Amino acid sequence: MTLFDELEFSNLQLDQHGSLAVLTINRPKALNALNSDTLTEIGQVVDLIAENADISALIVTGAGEKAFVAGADISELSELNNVYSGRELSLSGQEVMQSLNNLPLPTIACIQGFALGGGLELALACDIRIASPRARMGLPEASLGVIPGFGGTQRLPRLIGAGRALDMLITGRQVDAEEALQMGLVNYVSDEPLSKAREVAEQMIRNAPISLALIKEAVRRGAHISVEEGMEIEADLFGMAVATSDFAEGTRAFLDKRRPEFKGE
Ligand code: DAK
Repeated sequence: MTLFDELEFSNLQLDQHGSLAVLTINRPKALNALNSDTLTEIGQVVDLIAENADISALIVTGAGEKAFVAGADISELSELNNVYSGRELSLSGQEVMQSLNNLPLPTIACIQGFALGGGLELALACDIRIASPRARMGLPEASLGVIPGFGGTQRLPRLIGAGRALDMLITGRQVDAEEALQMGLVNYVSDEPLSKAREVAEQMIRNAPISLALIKEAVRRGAHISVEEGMEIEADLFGMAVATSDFAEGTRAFLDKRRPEFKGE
């Protein structure tokens, strides 16, 4: 019996392995494309995980080997025809991606196959990305007459630099796993991306959970301000870290030459 056994979703699956949650987008007939119901369900899962102290990391992946997520659902997108409905959809999708991005625990996108448009934006909302050698990533929105609406124009340049991001955005070209690794779009390439994601998640969650939350907060808040202002934030958060009992445990364990037992306190 796991925390998620009672829950049912139409477009995704949520599994628990110890303290690790795995969210699998599952719409094989549309290569896992994100329609509004799927986005709503992702938002529900993120809220659930944010409230659940027993979960310490989240892996996001797509069902099957062909696609992580092949973008926003084009049949649904094609019905958008005015500024207000487009803006509303964009804001609600952005809210889901932001809440994923703001989770205090580590999040890993495990990309097999296509991660296009909204699919790449979903992966960009995670902390790190792990791709299979056959993964292909791109933001082809301009070829459909739109622009990325779930954070792609903002997150991609911050991750890989404006020049590389503009190349991908304006050409709409797909990059393969090797190029994505070279440009820092993905962190690891592995023949077994899900096993690799679990391995990296295990490595992350051996560390003190409050430290992980504070690191994520420091990086997120520091991204758009001066180094001096960022240092202030870092000092504040450092102060919070040293006041935790996990800090006392971590330092004591080092001196005792044993593994620390962190409690998230
Ligand atoms: N939406 C809906 N259905 C999709 C889909 C998608 N994004 N991608 C694939 N499918 C469906 C196909 O229609 C096909 O359905 P059937 O014909 O079998 O019924 C099935 O999945 C299998 O796809 P293919 O037959 O095309 O498979 P192939 O191997 O030949 O090609 C492919 C794989 C990934 C290269 C191809 O499917 C493809 O190009 N897919 C579309 C990729 C794409 O352009 N995605 C959209 C990116 S743009 C916004 C908010 C968000 C966004 C924009 C605005 N606002 C709020 C304004 C985001 C936009 C995007 O994501």
